[in-house]
Amino acid sequence: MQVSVENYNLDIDLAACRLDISHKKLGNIIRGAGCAYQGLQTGLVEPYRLSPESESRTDAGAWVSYRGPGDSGCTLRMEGMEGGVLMSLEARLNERVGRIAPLVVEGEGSGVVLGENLHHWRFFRSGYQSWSPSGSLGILEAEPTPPLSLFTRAVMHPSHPFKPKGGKHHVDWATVLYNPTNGKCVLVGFLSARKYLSAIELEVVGQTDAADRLELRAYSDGELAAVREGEEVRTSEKLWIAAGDDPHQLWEKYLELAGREMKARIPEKVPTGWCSWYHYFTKVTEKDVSANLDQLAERKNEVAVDVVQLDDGYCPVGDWLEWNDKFPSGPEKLASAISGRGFIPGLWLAPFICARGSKTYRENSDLLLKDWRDKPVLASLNPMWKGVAYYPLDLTNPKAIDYVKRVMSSVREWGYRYVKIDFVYAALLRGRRHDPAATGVEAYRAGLEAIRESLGDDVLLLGCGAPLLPSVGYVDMMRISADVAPKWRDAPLRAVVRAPVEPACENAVHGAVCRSAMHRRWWINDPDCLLVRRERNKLTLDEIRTLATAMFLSGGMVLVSDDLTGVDEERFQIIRAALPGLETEARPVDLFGNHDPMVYHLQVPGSDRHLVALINWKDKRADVEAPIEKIDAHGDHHAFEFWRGAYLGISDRKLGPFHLPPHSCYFITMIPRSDKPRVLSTSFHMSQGAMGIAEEKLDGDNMEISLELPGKRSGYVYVICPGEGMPRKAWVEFEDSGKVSVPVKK
Ligand code: 9PG
Repeated sequence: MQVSVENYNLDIDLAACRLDISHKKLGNIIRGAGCAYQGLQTGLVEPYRLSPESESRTDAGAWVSYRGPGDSGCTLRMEGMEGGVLMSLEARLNERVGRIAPLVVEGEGSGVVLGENLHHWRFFRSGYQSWSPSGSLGILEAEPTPPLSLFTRAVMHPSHPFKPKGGKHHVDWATVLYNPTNGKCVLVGFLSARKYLSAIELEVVGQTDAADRLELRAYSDGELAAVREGEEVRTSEKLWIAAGDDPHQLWEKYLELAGREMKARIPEKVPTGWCSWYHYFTKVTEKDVSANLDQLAERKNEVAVDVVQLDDGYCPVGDWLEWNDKFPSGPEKLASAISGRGFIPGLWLAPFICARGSKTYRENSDLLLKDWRDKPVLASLNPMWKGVAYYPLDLTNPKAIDYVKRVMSSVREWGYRYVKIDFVYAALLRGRRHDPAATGVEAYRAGLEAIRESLGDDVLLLGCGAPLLPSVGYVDMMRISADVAPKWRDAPLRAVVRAPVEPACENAVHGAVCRSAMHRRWWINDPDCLLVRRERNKLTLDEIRTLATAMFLSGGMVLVSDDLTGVDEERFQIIRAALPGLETEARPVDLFGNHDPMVYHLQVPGSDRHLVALINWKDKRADVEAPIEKIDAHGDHHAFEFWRGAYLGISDRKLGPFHLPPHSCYFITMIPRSDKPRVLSTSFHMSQGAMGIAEEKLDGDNMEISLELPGKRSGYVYVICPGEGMPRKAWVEFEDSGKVSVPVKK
């Protein structure tokens, strides 16, 4: 049977259980696909064990049904959707179900078709949860993976393979396969995670040099949960497949569709704030918060933050209502002190876990998720916590849900309107649940539902340590990186963990850049905190600037986590320049070609101005450049570097190369060369004129510039005049709005 949907031809051979997908322009993309399912008794029912039953086509698509061993069987549905093909598999078997795989591309004559040079192909992975590594890898590279399950479970999918090899990969939710030699790409991704965790397995079959094909299995994982009354038919999450020649377009479209499917919550405004964690850690006291609150209130016209958020350190992990004596005034007074100063009170909790030393662990162990020996499931160890080990709640137990609701209702009553829920991945770990028919995703989403219900719709909810796709629709903001830290990298810890997930500036910047496109499609991105202080901070000024640049260009939240009483004027200038945030995300143009994207670009919406960061990830000086085609800034452009206040001249064919110090970046703005004078940049805000220039007009020999930008500012406005080799600059001081006049006559 031949079916044509969107730009694709589906060639279905019912008898052979074989599907070929071709794109009308790009040709064949998937050859020899079948479907598969797995039952506890029946085992894995692979395509070749299925017998044809029936098929049907409609205007929108087609479905095919197969019979398997015993009474089992399945139906595969396919239809066109927004430039791709939507698939789902219904598995009919009255027993515990494992994998439900709508797309299995394996065996002789099968494969993903991207053209020649399989060993050059790359794949992109977003990572499982907030702290997981993200970015693209070569198909034959090995995924860096922690050697101990204790680490993997805290950062990766609950059944992430331990000994990954080059050429064999587990990718969560979705992947973009990309052949850099011809530009062809294919996206295979699940649009939903309401019931099952879903993943894509990739496997290169053949020798490394003569690798002959790429096999693929896209499946939802039933976790062998018990059969629920009336639910003998289990349907995979929805899978979307699309091909093209622009991997960004596919990835962004996928995110948009999944966001729509999962009913993403996208607040209008991107919050900014202060967070206690990265300076005080668990030692934070009420006095520390008050001192910073004073600073923020005093400097409100300089640092316009919305939220003041207390992080970990106010109570034993798990006993959220029992604040310690470092907070003598208690939770309500703190919240009202914060709101009284005009800020949104914010609070950190890890509502789905408790530490071994906590009262909840000791006295309410019936709330905990148990393993098959009835022992609490270990979520991981955290040396920062007394008791060290921590354990998940079983959120299929109504008592655990009651507990979560009680905690969150109190948080609301105390007055907190911004809540960071952390370590929530633990709720999805495997175990023997109170409801044996529930999957990890169902347990997790029941917990999120309870939180939302108790907090109300108007509280901003930030996910952290959270599985990505299953959180969409509940959280307003999401941490999309590993923790930042007052150091670029923690080499000893990295050597133990063997994956780039340890708290480190490098890892935070990497996540923020690689997951940019999730911003405003799944939630508001939280790229973690900016640290600018000199004391108790090993970051160099270059590294701080790279952090600030990546945060700003990510368009996500701008959070600061310094002791503001100790930040000097020069470093304060960085905070001022990063606020308010840009709110629109840049695109790492080499995301699909490089693991560490070096070119982070935005053409400012509705403007001909470009913002580009060139990042040197290396530990030594290196040349970094951007080809003009990649940033779509054709023709002559003036280029200006923000941090150094340096005019870089006219760029035409490419930007750079620039010889950059280790871990540093160039933060460049570009505007087209013109025959009129124009504002090129400013030194007082990182948007470099993309925000805050209300008007620029020529008046006789002068250019009159009106500025509108919240806060008290001073700095230079740079104006470039036709035929001149340097911009002119004028000093300006203003609060919220101001005017400056720059002579532009030769
Ligand atoms: C508070 C912190 C901050 C931070 C979170 C999260 O695996 N670990 O031991 C581990 C420890 C801390 C951590 C993540 C993992 O950081 O991301 O912003 O809130 O908890 O304890």
